[in-house]
Order: sequence, then structure tokens, then C-alpha cells
Amino acid sequence: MEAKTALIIVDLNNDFLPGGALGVAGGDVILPVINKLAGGGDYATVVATQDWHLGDHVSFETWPAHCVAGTFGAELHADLNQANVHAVIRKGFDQDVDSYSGFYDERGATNGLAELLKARGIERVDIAGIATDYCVKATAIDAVLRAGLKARVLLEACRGVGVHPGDIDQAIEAMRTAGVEIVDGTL
Ligand code: VGL
Ligand code: ZN
Repeated sequence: MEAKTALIIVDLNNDFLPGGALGVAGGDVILPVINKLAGGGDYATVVATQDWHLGDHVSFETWPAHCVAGTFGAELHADLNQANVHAVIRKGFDQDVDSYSGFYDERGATNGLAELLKARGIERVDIAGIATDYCVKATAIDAVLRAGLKARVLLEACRGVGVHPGDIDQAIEAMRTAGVEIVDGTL
């Protein structure tokens, strides 16, 4: 890869995998794909985000309680190989403000991810994880529009929620419109 590229692994918390509070179908299928990406030596930096909400978080007005700080559901899945993960960025930490994006919360406060990537000279990010139509989408759009990075979303290594039919396709279109490259093929 020419540009210095990072892999961002989004929200592989137990609660987003099958059996979890907000389990996403096929979430388990992407784990080995992501491990291969993270361990393949292609990335200058690998980071992971972790949804992390204190009790009574504002997000629980929209979603069932999930990723409650300190619980098993909030932990990243044990099958995610973290050997090459430089940092885990927690998001949604502040009680009264959610953060779908790994980069900035809904009030625009940084989660520290952009600064870390900048310090390491990263110009481009590949994004994988859960959920395509929420946190992957928000992270990818922020990468381009606010963090000034080039971004690709690796669809084979992502899974979406799809609360309404068409949500995932709409999310893909919104990412494309923002300038995110969508990689839709076998990795
Ligand atoms: C997410 C809903 C609530 C996600 C996080 O990771 O996509 N979705 N919190
Ligand atoms: Zn959440």
C-alpha cells in the first residue's frame, strides 16, 4: 500500500456478536477475516474501537442496554486477535452523549483516534467491523469529512443491523456520497 494505511476495527464487543444484547447476524463470520487483515502485516497501524457505556447511558433510550462498562458484553470478543492492535479507543464513554463514530462524539468531542493516527503519519484507513449502518458508517464518514483521511470500507469484513429493510444499502450510499471507497469483494 502506498499511502500509510491503518486498519480500524469497529466495535467487536461481545454484545454486538450473536448472543449479545444487540447481536448482529454474521458478526462471528467476520472475526477470522478481520484477524487475517490485522495479522497480515499490510497495515502500518491497527486500532480497534470499543463501545463503552456507563449505566443509564443516553444510548439506552434508543437501544437495549449494551456494552455496559465493566461487563462481559462490553469486552471485545475473545476470538479477536489483539496482538497487533496498537490501541483500543473507547467511545460513548460520556453518560449524556453517544458516539457512533470512533473519531468524534455527537457533540464533536474527539475520542483521540484522529490524533493517534496523525501522530503515526497515517493518511488512509481501511475500516471493518460492526455495524455497517451505524458505527462503521459514522466512523468512515468522519474519517473523510472531519479527520481528513482517505477511507475504504471493507464490506466483506463488516456486518450491519438492518433495523429497516434497505438500511444497509442506504448506509453504503451515504458513505460513497461522503467520498468513502467501498470495497465489495473477497479480501
Ligand atoms: C452501535 C448501536 C449502539 C454500533 C453502537 O457499534 O454500530 N450501534 N451502539
Ligand atoms: Zn452503543
